[in-house]
Parts: sequence; C-alpha cells; structure tokens
Amino acid sequence: MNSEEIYRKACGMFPGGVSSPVRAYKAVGGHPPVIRQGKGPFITDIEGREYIDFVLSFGPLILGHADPDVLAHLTETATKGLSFGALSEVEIQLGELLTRAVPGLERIRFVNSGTEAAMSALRLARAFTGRTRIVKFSGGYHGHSDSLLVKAGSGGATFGIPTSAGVPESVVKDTISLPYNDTEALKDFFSREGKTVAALILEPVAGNMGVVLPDEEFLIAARNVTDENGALLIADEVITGFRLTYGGAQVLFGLEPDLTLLGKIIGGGMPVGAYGGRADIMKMVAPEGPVYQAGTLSGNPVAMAAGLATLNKLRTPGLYSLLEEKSRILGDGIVSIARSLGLPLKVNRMGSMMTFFFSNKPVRDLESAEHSDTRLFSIFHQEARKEGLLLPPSQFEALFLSTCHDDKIVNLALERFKKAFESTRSQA
Ligand code: HOZ
Repeated sequence: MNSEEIYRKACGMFPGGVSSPVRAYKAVGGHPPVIRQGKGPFITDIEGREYIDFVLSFGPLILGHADPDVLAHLTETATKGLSFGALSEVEIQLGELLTRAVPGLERIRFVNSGTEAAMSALRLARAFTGRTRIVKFSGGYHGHSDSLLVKAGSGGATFGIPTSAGVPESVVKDTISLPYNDTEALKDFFSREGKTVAALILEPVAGNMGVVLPDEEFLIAARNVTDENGALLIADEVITGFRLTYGGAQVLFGLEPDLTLLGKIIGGGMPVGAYGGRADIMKMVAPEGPVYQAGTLSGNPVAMAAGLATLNKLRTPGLYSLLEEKSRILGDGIVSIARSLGLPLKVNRMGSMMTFFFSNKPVRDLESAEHSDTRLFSIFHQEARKEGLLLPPSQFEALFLSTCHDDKIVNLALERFKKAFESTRSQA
C-alpha cells in the first residue's frame, strides 16, 4: 500500500486518521506522512522519501532517531521483561539522575505522559493548599485533562478549540487564564484573588503556541505572587526539561518551583511522564498520603532504561553548547533568508527549540502568535516538505534540533529552507 492508501485506511479507523490531532496535517494541508523509520537527523516515509526531521517526535528525540546507546540499553533491559508492575532498579537510577539534575525535585513520581503528570500535580496542589482555583496562561498547554483545556495551546490553538467540548462548565469555572508575559495582569489578579488560588502553572519557555520566550520579570513575578499568597508554582517542563540545558529551564533561569512536570526527553522516545517537587508536598501522594494516583505501567523498566541512557549521554561536556551553536546558525540563517526575500518573519528561539512566525510583529503571547499568517505558514510547510524538510505541522508548535543535526545537516537544511522560502514568496 502507498501512503495515500494507508492514510485512507487510517481515516476509517482513527479520528482524523491519527492518534493525536496535530499530526493529521489539517492545519497545513496535504496527507500526513506515513513513517517507515528514523535514523539520526533523518526520517523516511513509506515511499522512501527522506526528510531532515525537525519535529523529532514533538521534542523527545534530543539525540536524534534510534540513538545506538539508547537502543542498546533499552534492548538489554527489555530482554529481562517488559513490565513488572513492581519496583525495579532502573527506576531508582533514573529517579536519582532526575532529582540530582532538577533543583526543585526533592521527590518524584513516574507516570506515563505529560498529561498525566499535569493532572496529578493539580490534584496534589489542590489537596495541599485546600483550595480549588488554578491559574494558567492563554496558549499554555499542559496536556488534555479537563480543567487544563482552557485557552489551551498546541492542538487547541491549531484547531481554534479554546475549550474542548465535553468539558463541563463546573470543571473549568475554577481555571483562570491570563495572558503570557503580562506581569501586571498577573500581579493584579493575585493582589485581588491570590488567596483563592491552589496553583499557578506555567511553561517557563512556552512551546505550545509556538515558542514564546518569557520576560525575566514575568518569571520572577510568578514566583513572588505564589509565595506571597500561599499558592504553589508548578513549572511545566515537559518540553523544556533537558531541552534547554541539563536539568531544564529552572536551572537556566534560577526558577524555584514547588512542583515540576517532566516528560518527553526523560523517556528518550518512550512514553513517560513524571511529577515531583518539595518533599513536604510529595508526601501527600498515596500511599504515603491521601492524594490518590496510580498506573499499571508507571515506572516501566523499558521506558526508564531509554530515559536513563538518554540522560547519561546528555551529561557529555559541551553537548548543550554545541546544540546551541547549531541552533543559532539555523535560526539566524532562516532570519537572513527571509529578510533577503522580504518575507515577514519573526523567529523565537531558545536553545534547540524555535518557531518562526509569519508575522511582522514580535510574538510574546497567544494574541500576537495568532496574529501570524497561518495561510503563508501552510504554503511554506508544503514547500519545505517538497524540499525534504519535515517541520511541525502547525504554526503553534515548536521546531527542534538534535545532537545529530551537525554542521553538514544544518547547512543542507538552510539550502532547502532557502528554496522553500523562495517558492513561498512567489505564492504569497
Ligand atoms: N501536544 C503535542 C505537541 N505539543 C502533540 C503531540 C502529537 O501530536 O504527537
């Protein structure tokens, strides 16, 4: 079967033909690729077309596809059994690495996805504070649990579904959404209603309305207003954890959250999530405390092994500065190509995550992200695909690099970007 036939079959079986909405390519047009395999910086579809991959499974694959060391450790672990529903040594080893690397993580609980981590951390924050209200930011995406699907980024922004159908009003009435980077609005809200808030949840660098960088004062205010009002600060580092530097955004910015959410990279491409933080809060989690949360496959040994091998490799000295250098070359190169062609483009980048917005205005929040020309983005996406570049299929997702995206790959990618921008301009 060719990809079109497979996709047609998938559409009869899965909603939108996919297992997660953004990857259906509805926002950019064309059939989504059917993938045969990935290797290093490349991904190959069923027809044998090879792309330089900048999606990287939406973030986890910081070492590129099928890293040999990750595969070796995963395979060795898998031969001893796939799941035990019991404690295993590899779980302790990954837990130890994480609690040492992430400053705010005194204790941790493994789950299976970022969604599960966020949902569990909210329950814990509500139990710990005895309050119900949650503050998030518009365009922030913290998985798809009911109370967090309010003005959500990622698929929510991509498909213009600000709050999902099926989420009862009674559930979202306790969720407040404020504009990202608006320090005054944040202070103002907390000065009036801060004592009713259980938790403020934020992505330290937003990655789900496209990449949006935080103002320093915004992050400082997030810590201060929660401290002053007895609310918890939850840092959603599902994307930024071990992406921006070893440990994550909180290491980079000196942010001290009460709870942290992790996922993606810490599973090295296997399904994993984790939440953790202050020991006095985490001791409320069952069976030590009254906050129930459980999972048959939580702490799965094979996933733990993939995460462990990935994190061990990320400790290589100089790895993050090299990644930064390649990402800078790519980001700057894209800016100068677009400028030379007179295309309106704003590139937001931090380390190896970036988004280029087809916009002539700086992008600092959901409103300015939504100002982008998504029609131009979809034209560009299709042209880039023709040139052999696989990009996130939405203006509101992040593009990632891996350690396999070396000089040669970045230069080749820039040549392809140039051609794709040229064809886009002729259709603008
Ligand atoms: N929410 C994910 C990225 N921000 C999308 C994952 C997927 O569709 O695979």
